[in-house]
Amino acid sequence: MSEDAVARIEGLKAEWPNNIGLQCFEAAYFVTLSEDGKARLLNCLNSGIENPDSEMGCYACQPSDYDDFKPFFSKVLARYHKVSEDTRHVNNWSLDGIEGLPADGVLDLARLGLPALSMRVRAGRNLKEFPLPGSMTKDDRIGLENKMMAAFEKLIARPDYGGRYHSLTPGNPCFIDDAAYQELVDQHIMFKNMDNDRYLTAAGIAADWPYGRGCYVSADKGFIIWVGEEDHLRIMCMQRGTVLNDVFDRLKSALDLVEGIEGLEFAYSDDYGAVTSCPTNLGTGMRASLHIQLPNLTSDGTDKRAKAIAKPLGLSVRGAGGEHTPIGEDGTVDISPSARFCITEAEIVASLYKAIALLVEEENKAA
Ligand code: DAR
Repeated sequence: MSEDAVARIEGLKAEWPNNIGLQCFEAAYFVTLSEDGKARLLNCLNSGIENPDSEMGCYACQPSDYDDFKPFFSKVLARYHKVSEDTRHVNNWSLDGIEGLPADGVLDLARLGLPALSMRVRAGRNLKEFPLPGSMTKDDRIGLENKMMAAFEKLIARPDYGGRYHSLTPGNPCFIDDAAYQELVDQHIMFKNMDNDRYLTAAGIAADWPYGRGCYVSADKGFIIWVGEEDHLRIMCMQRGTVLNDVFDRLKSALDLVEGIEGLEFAYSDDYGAVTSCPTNLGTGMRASLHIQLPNLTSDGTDKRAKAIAKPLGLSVRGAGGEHTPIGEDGTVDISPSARFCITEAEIVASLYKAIALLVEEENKAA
């Protein structure tokens, strides 16, 4: 079985040079693994094999995969994140010492002449005691959800994070029907049906849909935790406003609060920081994003020009509905720094503040 897989990967390599997982796979390393190791590494690569058009082409499926398969993942991380193979990630939420920021440390978009925008910062986290989503059984997924529902009981009564949990699991006491689910998706609160994502399906991450999936939403709808998406948890704070610190600081407080709940222990690697399913998110698991209208740079109805301008600024452009979605009719796009790994949390939010000013300059020039 594994000889066939190796032959298939080697055959795909020549045709798909941009698939990082395939390109970093080395048969000489693979043959040194145990039978269990070979099966685990092929599991990590399955999405990229079944979807050779992938960019990353692999996902971790166990919390220890990055460390257990370091000869492979160190190459993947070096190629995607453009760092050295022996690099180590450091987490840091303090803005102190970061150059080019306002002296008072307030990252107020109004100072850049921008109006109130939809600001969102999220961090992916996984619990150490479960397999990652790519290798979870249906019982694992329901067990994770039940564990998180018990943890949410600690949040529900709080004035700052109080809210309620919505479950997609049939028979769950917090179960919501399709209409209520779709309403939460339309409000950009709940994640989309994972069965429609061929990458996550081939990775095993979408398996058993919709069991073990749901989201916790605070009363003010500014604090949300996705349960059972691409990572066990996607913890996010969102707010319409101009001060990036508001969502950044609230997320840090929320992460500390959730991680402090008895029985919850996040998966970390000494070398790679917070463990996430996708190597693109490893380290911080953080995406800090703004929804901003760029009618001039998207005047041709596509995000091509916006992406060409944003990429050299270290920014990614997504549709208004997130990854793999179209731009908004009014030219609204989702802008976020591309870097997640070997950059601190503080540097991510600082880079968003500094780069958005340059992007807006280009938008105004394109008028
Ligand atoms: N299609 C996958 C996506 C990788 C990055 N996006 C994530 N993790 N949601 C690929 O390998 O290109």
